[in-house]
Amino acid sequence: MTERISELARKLKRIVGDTHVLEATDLTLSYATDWTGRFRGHTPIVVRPADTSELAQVVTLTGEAELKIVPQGGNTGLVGGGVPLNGEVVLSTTRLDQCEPVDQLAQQVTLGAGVTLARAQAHVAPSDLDIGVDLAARDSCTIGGMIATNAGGINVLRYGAMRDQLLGLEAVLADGSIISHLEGLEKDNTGYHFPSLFAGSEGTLGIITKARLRLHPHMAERCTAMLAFSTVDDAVAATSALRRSVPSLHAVEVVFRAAMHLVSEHIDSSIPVGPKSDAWLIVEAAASSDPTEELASAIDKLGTLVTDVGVALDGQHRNNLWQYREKVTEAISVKGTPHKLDVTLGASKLAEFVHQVPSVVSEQDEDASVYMFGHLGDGNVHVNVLGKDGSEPSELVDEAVLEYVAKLGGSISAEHGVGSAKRDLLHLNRSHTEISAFRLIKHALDPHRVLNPHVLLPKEDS
Ligand code: FAD
Ligand code: 2HG
Ligand code: ZN
Repeated sequence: MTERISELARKLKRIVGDTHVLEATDLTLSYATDWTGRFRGHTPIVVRPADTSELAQVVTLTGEAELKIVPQGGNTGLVGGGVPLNGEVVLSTTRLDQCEPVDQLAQQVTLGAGVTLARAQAHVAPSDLDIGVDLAARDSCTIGGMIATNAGGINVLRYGAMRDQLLGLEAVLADGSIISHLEGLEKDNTGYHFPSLFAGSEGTLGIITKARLRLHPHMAERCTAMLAFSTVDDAVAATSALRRSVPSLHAVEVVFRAAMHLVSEHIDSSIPVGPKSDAWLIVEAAASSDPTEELASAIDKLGTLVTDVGVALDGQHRNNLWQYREKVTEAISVKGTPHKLDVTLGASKLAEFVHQVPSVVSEQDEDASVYMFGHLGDGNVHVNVLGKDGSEPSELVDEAVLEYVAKLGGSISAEHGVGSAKRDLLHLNRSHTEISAFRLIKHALDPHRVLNPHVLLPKEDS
């Protein structure tokens, strides 16, 4: 094995250059541990190809050496799908960072898989255009990783998730062959749609090298408000009303009580409105002309549903309100190593779910603390659970909460994916027949299971 690895490393260096094949543990460590610190693996080699042709050769050689590959972008994934938990080779896409000129006429752009979201946003901004998906990990997460996880984020209610932005894709398959379809035609019914198949495939079907994305006109005028509610039911009802009555609605995010108290302590600022509430919404409207009146009138019509409101009148105040939502993940990380359960519920089940989860958790781990927040506009709740003194909670917590989600007809993965964390619970949402069909697709594209073999699909014997 060691000889096989050394031989592979020598061959890879000839393709990508000595400095882009990392073998020493101190150099590979950060690629082997996930953002939360929960998933820690090990790898003999991290390889960083510069372009599609180099990447294809890397895949071919690694397959020939009978080693497995974990594709990795920004390593901000939260389900243990992008780290080598079984000693795989890590193929980092961060050098695939080319941004092609914006196609102003078509309002599209082709980006390398390793381009970070923040760089993509800055690249299209001078054309007065936006990328449809935005999320707090923007400085590190990559276009390829966002497609592979079908990332959601804060604007799904307006523009959809990553899958909805895709007009074309280039990818390297497990045998090193390349598929490329980047013309960006809005209508193109010439057979199977690879972008749809690859969105959410979590590195199991191929390695994305480029993507053609649809862009959206930049909405320069914004109005952001924080709304306080005495009950979760009121926050859910208000979300539904705002979705109906505010055409410029851009985001409806939620922070529930425990998470709000934690984040305000973390950023060392008091809760801006209704400090004794159970739930807070951060609502943003965006349009080409000032949407303040439209949003204010809709909030007014919510009447007594809302107990307190704060409206941001300038950019600094807006960023300040957003911190109470975007810094929750960081605040939890400072406390310890959480289990992250990212779920969606139908609107009619949301309040019941939020009420019941703390007792579902404490039945499995009485020392656990539960923090909930998320994207209420699309029914997506992030349940973060910490064990005693910030340690990991019992594994039984994950199963109990996700079984409860499935019982309520919800999804056990709203936007983060299945990864290694939830692969053995996939049956909660997917039938035996569906999982068998997944396996057939995987086998057709990757018969020797070279790419992310321990992710998404349940273990063969389960
Ligand atoms: P990685 O973590 O590197 O990889 C994720 C998965 O994609 C792995 O399975 C990996 O093998 C695969 N992969 C990566 N690149 C490729 C490629 N080129 N081809 C094939 N497979 C590939 N997610 C959301 O959906 N919404 C949010 O609001 C959100 N907010 C976040 C906030 C914070 C603070 C953090 C830390 C994470 C957040 N995430 C969110 C999760 C994460 O940012 C997303 O899942 C993101 O899409 C991962 O991108 P990445 O480049 O870091 O991928
Ligand atoms: C968010 O919406 C991310 O902030 C991260 O999806 C969620 O930390 C989490 O559980
Ligand atoms: Zn999220």
